[in-house]
Amino acid sequence: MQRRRPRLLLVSPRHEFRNLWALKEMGRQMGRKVATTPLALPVLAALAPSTWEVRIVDEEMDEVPVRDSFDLVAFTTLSTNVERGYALARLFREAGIRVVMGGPYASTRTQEVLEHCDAVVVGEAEDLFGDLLSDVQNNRLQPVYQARSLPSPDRIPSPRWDLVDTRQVMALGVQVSRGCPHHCDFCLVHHLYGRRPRYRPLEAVLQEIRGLPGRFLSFVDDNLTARKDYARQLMAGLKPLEVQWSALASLEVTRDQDLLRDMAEAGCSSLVLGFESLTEEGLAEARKTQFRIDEYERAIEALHRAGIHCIGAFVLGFDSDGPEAYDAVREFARRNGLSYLMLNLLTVLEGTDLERRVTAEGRRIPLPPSFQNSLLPNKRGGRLPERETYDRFLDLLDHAYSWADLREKARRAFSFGGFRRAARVRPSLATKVSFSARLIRSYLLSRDPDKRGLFRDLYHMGRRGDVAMDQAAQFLMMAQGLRSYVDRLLARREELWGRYADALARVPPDAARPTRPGAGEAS
Ligand code: B12
Repeated sequence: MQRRRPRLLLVSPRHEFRNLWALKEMGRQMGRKVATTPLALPVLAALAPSTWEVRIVDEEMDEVPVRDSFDLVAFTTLSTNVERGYALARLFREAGIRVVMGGPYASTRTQEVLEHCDAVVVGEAEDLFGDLLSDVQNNRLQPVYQARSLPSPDRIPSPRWDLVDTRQVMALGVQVSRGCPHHCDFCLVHHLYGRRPRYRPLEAVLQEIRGLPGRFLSFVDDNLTARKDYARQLMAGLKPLEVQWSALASLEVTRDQDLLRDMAEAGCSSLVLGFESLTEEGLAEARKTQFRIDEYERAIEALHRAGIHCIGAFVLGFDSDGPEAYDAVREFARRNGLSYLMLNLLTVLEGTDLERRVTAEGRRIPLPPSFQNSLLPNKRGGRLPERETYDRFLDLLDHAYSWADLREKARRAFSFGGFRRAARVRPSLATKVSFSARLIRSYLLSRDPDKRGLFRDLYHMGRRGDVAMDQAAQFLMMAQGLRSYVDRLLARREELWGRYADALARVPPDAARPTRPGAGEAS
């Protein structure tokens, strides 16, 4: 009798709280279940030998098949979804199925995670996953897998998107490099992936993009343009392809007008710049010393002139942040036409330098990991008490995403003429008609005069040729998606705080031990 193929299930558990920039509302408006889906799963699938039958489930999109039979179930974990992962793992293990966990949370809380599964993978999987699967087949699964060194970037495979229902995903992730030279206090990236960025061979990346089943991409690199020579070649390779994409980059890129122009022509529609703070004290706390605050305004304008939306990332809740820090971000955004704000409340994440520092000072609030969602404070001792921090943060979201602010900011961002060029990916006529009908209905029937006014402003700018109509339409969709997230969050303000207070009351007093990725714990 022929032996059946071993079966592997790869799962990303759903998140307890959704992040604004998970853009689920935007995905829904575009008729998709999600805006993005974790890249780790199709990458892991590509690392499995072809003898394995592999299935992928992102629980934000689909049910986890807890009654089916598998030889191994593998979970990718962030702080915000690990507890859901534990609950699912219990169901599989009760059915006698082995479970492995990896990803940022599992890599930094190895021993804790091991209590909920049979094996943990610390760090990147490229040099480990094949051996792990062979150990499963030979019944000799080890509790911890950890590579001695970071994998060579040419070992990073092209993801198995054929295993994902990509029609339900708005933008597909692409990774060009791993690692970040900076060492911001609150960030895990340099601990997990090292400080020397490793670049995949350019041709492999371009070939992957040419073969993607979608035209909207999201580069997940921490700084796509860190190596200028590579970035220029990448843009040259992207130009002939009809793709539209967003990415994260360092402010440095805005000093290079030629590269910015190349990026816009290659389909870059938005770029995340990590400003983090508008105060010297905040930046010093974060150890973010590479740029000066007085460069920020010029950087945003450079992007808008190039026809690229700036997504400004800010962290609030530094120890030195008083009420004025929140007002300053709103005012700065308004002045600079910064509609897209990635606002995060400073969150002490496992394995970071911030965690070690704050824990040593006895100031860490040991919340369950799912609460570490960048909305709720998890350290004490700053200028503002926790409840005020939370309220000011939610108020900032409310005000910065008010229709009045969005209207004013759109006027400025579109005033430079950068967005006259049509968006790179042209929607079909049917899509155009249905989206336009929905936008007209929702904006013109709104009771908010500024929401109606924003629509009218953009319509007139479009008629005058100051902005391409499809750029205007994409902006209106995005603004609507972001605002509806904020509305839902505000409606849950007290409920969320109540759950936070309950969680605090249940935390055991010894739960605040500091860790480093895999350090010591694994042995
Ligand atoms: C893109 C991104 C996002 C996107 C996610 C898009 C999506 N659906 O995936 C968005 C913007 C929505 C997002 C949101 C958040 N993010 Co984010 N994000 C990233 C980023 C930049 C890239 C992730 C990625 O795709 N990497 C590429 C894949 C291939 O790498 P990987 O996941 O690490 O997988 C490799 C290994 O870890 C390992 N592995 C992973 N899982 C498993 C499982 C098994 C079984 C095995 C064997 C191996 C394995 O193998 C893979 C290949 O080597 C990372 C930073 C980074 N450089 O990775 C932060 C990062 C993951 N985010 C982080 C955080 C904190 C968040 C937020 C809480 C808030 C915030 N401030 O950003 C929210 C939470 C999500 C939510 N509730 O919605 C932290 C996570 C820390 C933690 N302990 O959880 C990171 C590490 C950044 C940081 N600040 O340090 N994020």
